[in-house]
Amino acid sequence: MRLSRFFLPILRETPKEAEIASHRLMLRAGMIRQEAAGIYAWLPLGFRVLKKIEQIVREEQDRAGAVELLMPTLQLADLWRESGRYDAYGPEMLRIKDRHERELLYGPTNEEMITEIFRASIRSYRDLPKNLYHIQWKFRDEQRPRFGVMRGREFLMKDAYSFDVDETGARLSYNRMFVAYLRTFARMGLKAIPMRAETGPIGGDLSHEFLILAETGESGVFCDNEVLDLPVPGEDVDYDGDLSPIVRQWTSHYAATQDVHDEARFEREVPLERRLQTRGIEVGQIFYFGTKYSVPMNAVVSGPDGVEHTIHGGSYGVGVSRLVGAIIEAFHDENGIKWPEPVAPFQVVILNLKQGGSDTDPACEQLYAALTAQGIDTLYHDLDERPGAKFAAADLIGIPWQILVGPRGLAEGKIEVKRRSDGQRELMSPADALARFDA
Ligand code: 5CA
Repeated sequence: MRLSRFFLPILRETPKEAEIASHRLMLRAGMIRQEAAGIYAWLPLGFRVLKKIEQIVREEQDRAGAVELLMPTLQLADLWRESGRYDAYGPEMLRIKDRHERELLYGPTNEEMITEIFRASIRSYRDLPKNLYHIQWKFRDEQRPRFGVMRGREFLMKDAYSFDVDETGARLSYNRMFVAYLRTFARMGLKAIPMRAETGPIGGDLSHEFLILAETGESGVFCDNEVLDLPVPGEDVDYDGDLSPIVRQWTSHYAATQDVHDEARFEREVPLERRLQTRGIEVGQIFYFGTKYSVPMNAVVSGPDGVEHTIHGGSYGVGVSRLVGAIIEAFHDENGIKWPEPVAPFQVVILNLKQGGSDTDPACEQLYAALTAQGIDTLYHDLDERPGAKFAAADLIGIPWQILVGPRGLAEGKIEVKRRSDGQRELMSPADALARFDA
């Protein structure tokens, strides 16, 4: 992509309304634009990152055996009356009427709708287990939308819903999502720690929140710092096998948010030097809620015994749009963002340090064409700007690799490759640079 064709409205001034680094950087780097409180337009740079994150989430859901579909954002109020949540949900729910005075709502979550879809066609235990998910915009009329996309009103969530014939099966489904979440966040470069959690308006008796540690997080967390070094299951993890040893290993260390924290237990179980008290950002939450929705909504299957069984359910959320902010909180410095490669909007940015130069222009064009042909997502900064401005922009938008092409280096057949994560620079020939990025 040539920057001259792209749309990257970088802000020179730091926006005053932004309280935390990720929000400031997303606005400055031209990733998002606020359209109303807690409602954002995703500009091209931000949209690329959102799609990368979404794709990692999708791949790990698929690997764990979940099946993707897409439900609408608008739902009928009557559906929520069936479960009893229409009145219980309160002012966070955005309620809408259509031209026929039919009551609708903008979905804050989809337990009711997926249960309705399930019961319309699944009749037998032989069709179970099933886990269905979608990646769709949600609306929650948060009292205090803040921190940009971290606590928005409209936000993108991956939500999966499992259906099993009994509690034993449902716990296996829960474990599959638990392991999928460990892998999902690790692939984004994050250390997300599962912590026992309250179930809130989703309900149920078993729940874990996945949090990444960050001073700017909204939740206070208490944990055994050994949990930070636990191994994440590899790609070859057997989702049909017994996952309980993995879940047990991750849940046997103390890790709790302030809502459920037990100080006496913390002191009893964790030696002083391993006690970590900090803050965290919740990037996902999983719930086992048993028959909370299937009883009122009559979701049943016939069992092997020929009798009807009320299905046992769980739901599993990932804050896809929140992750964009959370990743920036984990990876930035005073100059800007430092994207981990798997979620970066581009892999490489070429900085032409003398736009219009008879040597730099062809060298950049060749590099750009060759990298693109190699399948590397490359941004070519081809605007007529001073080198200093190009350096600052490249550091701000945080692309993992910068290729600096200037007349002095070229005279010696060299370009400079800079790694954004640690600032390390290396002089090399264009051919060596191309070999380095050969996928
Ligand atoms: N139905 C369940 C699981 S599918 C559910 O809604 N869970 S949730 O309420 O915990 O939300 C799932 C994830 O969405 C959260 O872990 C969080 O990462 C993200 N999330 C929740 N509210 C917001 C919000 N206002 N802005 C951005 N992300 C949010």
